[in-house]
Amino acid sequence: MALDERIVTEAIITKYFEKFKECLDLDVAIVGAGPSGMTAAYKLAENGHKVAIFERKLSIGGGMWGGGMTFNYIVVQEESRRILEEVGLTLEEFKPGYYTVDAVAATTTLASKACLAGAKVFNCMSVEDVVVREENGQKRVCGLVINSSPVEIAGLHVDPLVIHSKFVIEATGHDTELLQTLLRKNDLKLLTPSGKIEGEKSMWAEVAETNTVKNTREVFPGVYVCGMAANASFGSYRMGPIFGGMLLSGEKVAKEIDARLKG
Ligand code: 48H
Repeated sequence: MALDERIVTEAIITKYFEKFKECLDLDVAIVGAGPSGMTAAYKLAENGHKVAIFERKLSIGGGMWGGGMTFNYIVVQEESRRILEEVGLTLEEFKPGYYTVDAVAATTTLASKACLAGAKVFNCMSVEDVVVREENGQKRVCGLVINSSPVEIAGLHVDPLVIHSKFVIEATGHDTELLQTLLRKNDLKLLTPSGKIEGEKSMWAEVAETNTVKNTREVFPGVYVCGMAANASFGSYRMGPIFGGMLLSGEKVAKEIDARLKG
């Protein structure tokens, strides 16, 4: 068979823009493909929702690839090991209640499960803003403003594109970038004690792990927060390379949004 380079190009642009077009109206748009965002994507897609993740980097996985300090193993606790076992990973008990798994295996398996369940991934895509609407005197976020990461990195003045979504998940990690933008550009208050981002506190793993799940909730109409972004939003501690809270947070945000979409 003669190989025609133009067909390869045509295949890529046709399929990519088919996928993009399908995602102009989503049930859930997730910003950030770290462990919490990927778990949420997997669970929402598994429940039949139209979901896409937008990730700035070329690689998905956020902070999970590198384990702790690039030593690529992660640790999870008893309560969350079932999430990784459910996707087919085998965990080893290191000491009672502390389970280890290869960080690369965990990242790739979660990502694979999310994709196979139907979640669409847009890597190399930065979310630079949100879409806001006002209904009955109340503002609500109902979409994302996205741009190609190389455009962002090069600082080119190229206008972004827009997608709409019934719900948005802020899963950008420590920096809560989506909420920072929402607050900077709009005169509004979050559903946090001060109405602002409370800010992440120093290390206290035990409290942080419990709070990650508690802090996973709607933080502004239309926007749910999960993972490290949940802790930063509600002013809790960090926990280091233990990932149970991230997985449980992704699971919780998916469950809450699933109920809203079905309700
Ligand atoms: C597109 C964006 C944008 C943007 C950021 O940091 P993450 O891994 O997020 P979590 O919360 O799922 O997991 C946190 C965990 O990795 C961690 O850091 C822990 C447990 N730390 C504890 C400690 O004590 O330090 O992933 C967030 C992802 C990244 O891949 C970013 O590139 C991406 O979000 N992202 N993508 N548009 N504007 N901002």
